[in-house]
Amino acid sequence: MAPRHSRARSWILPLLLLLRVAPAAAQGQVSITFQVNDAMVKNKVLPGVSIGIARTKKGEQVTGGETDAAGQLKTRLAPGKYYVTYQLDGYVPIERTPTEVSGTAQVITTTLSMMMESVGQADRRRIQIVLNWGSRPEQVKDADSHVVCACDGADPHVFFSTASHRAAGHSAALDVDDTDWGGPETITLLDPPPGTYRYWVHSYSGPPATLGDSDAVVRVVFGDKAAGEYRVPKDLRSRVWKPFKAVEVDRTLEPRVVAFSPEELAAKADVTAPPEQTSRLEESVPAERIRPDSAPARPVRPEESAPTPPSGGSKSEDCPTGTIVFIIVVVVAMIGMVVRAGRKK
Ligand SMILES: [Ca+2]
Repeated sequence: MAPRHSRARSWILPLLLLLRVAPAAAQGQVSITFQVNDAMVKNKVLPGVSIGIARTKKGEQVTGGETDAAGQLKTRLAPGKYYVTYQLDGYVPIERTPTEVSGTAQVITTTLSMMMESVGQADRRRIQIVLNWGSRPEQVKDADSHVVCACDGADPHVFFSTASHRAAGHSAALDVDDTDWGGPETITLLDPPPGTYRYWVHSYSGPPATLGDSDAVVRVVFGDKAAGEYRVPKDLRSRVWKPFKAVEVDRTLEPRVVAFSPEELAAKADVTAPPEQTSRLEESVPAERIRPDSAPARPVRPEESAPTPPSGGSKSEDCPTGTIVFIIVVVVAMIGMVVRAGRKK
């Protein structure tokens, strides 16, 4: 029969392994909330959205679920790159969109566009450009969508001041000017004629120019199909951001997104203000929309505010108090066993 102190020591190695492994496993993941909203109606949440999460573009989904009544799916993921799919009947699905999970808890907000049949436009051609941005108080408060139509209409520039445009059997319209975080702002072109359509995002709230911290995302939808998704570069320090060079509609009426060339990006064409984006433009602001910083701040709903990581490197989010107490109790008990075994040697 083995001495008591030997049996006690036999527990020490597994215990030490537990102490090393348990916190490491807990630290490996962070809380993620997927928030899914309608692309046309601010704060209209979408329950029942099926969300699938994969680690690679073509790999199997590692986790997922459905959004609840608040349009949310809460889960825990290790930091890294994922590919996320969103599906809901009546809405244009988003297939395996690249999604970066950082080392802190966060809310990932996505908007879905209704299918054309669902909005009575089944017989039309549609280009939809959806802008979303962050909802935290320190982020850009008022971002704006701008598009310049390819036609020779009287007001080809569609934005908050001239929110709709109709000419020669087509239309371009901004659904709403969202002035207090988040979006969406959605521009819809119906039956667009052949030509080049320019689009950009402008931070009305600047200066300072903090679009790079805004988490702005632009999605392009052609008909009932997602055609592209663009995220603002983190280092961008301008008030203008062009996520792509243009949308071209060819003579067969097929649309395509035209990207900037490396040379154009090197020349900063993607952050250069277009001629339509003049200082006079901001002076033409409707009376109800003046001085964005003077408007009372909209309370940030809990689900819109990504929790701030604890200061001082604490991992309270990733290592719950109950786990710490449990480990302390086990350690004290094991020390007691070792001491008692030593006394009886
Ligand atoms: Ca706006």
